[in-house]
Amino acid sequence: MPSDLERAMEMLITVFHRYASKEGGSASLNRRELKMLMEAELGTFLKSQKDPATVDRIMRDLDSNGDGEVNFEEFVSLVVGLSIACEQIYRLHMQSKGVKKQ
Ligand SMILES: [Ca+2]
Ligand SMILES: [Ca+2]
Repeated sequence: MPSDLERAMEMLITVFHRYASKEGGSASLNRRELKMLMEAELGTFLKSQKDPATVDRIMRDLDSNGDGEVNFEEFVSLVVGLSIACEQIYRLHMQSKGVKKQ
């Protein structure tokens, strides 16, 4: 049986390909695919960002090889960046819980 981390990696790959295969090249996300993925899978993180330019900005930031699409390697950097931000919030949350207990 796969471990939690192995399952998390598998989910990452599955989710990426679910959206990447909707249009055009099945190994990369175009702007519309990226927008669909973010709205459906990252709604909690992006709810506060109402700016319609956000997708364009994220797309530009992620597209490190400049081909106008987001491949898996580029997509992973988004997940890593968000995970790092979440881990910081998680630590603050744990710290504040610790303080309340004392
Ligand atoms: Ca595609
Ligand atoms: Ca790219």
